[in-house]
Amino acid sequence: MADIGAPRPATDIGRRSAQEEPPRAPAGQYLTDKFPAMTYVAAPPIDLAEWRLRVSGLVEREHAWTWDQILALPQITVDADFHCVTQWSHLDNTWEGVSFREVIRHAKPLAQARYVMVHCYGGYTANISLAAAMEDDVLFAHRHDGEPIAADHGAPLRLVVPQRYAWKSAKWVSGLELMEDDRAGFWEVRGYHMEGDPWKEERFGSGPV
Ligand SMILES: Nc1nc2c(c(=O)[nH]1)N[C@H]1C(S)=C(S)[C@@H](COP(=O)(O)O)O[C@H]1N2
Ligand SMILES: [Mo]
Repeated sequence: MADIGAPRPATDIGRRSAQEEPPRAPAGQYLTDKFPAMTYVAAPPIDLAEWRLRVSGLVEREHAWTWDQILALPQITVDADFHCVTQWSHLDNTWEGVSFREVIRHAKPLAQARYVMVHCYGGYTANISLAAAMEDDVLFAHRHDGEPIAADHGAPLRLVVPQRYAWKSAKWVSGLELMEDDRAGFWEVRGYHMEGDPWKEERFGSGPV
């Protein structure tokens, strides 16, 4: 279990100052070539035959995708940076998988659906506005930098939301719940920001939700 809350010494993650680089990373971030696994709530072992991605809540068609169905959807590649709220940024990741839009398109969200709760195997959750989730670069990824995603990075499938702090990039994703009103996920309950835009340094929320 990674200690996510504690400040990490520079030597721990091999970071260098973001100021030496063009401003690729948001304010308050350091660059690292390492890709630490940051897990507070891990998944139990997942059997691909039993695995499902359930889309539920405010949709016309609830559906539980099987692994084969996910692989049969159009696949996209996204090059994106990854910004953890504990201040490390890992640039130039190549993710492959299915766009969030593609999955949601089949479910047909109802007009009043404005937020998504992302559910994970193991019980982790993260909330995201539907508008943010529908951006071009948001995907369910099963490959990273040309390799299958490693177990500790969220295999078989993780969400990747490049324009949000990485706690919203839920690993071992199991479901999407479309909601009318925003609700706090695992870290949002514990004080992290409901939106979490790194370019606005939305690290912490305004108080208990
Ligand atoms: N299911 C689950 N997803 C999760 C987490 C977690 O503990 N459980 N940690 C989050 C946090 S805080 C970060 S920074 C990223 C880290 O992704 P990585 O382990 O691939 O670097 O995953 C996010 N997704
Ligand atoms: Mo994180």
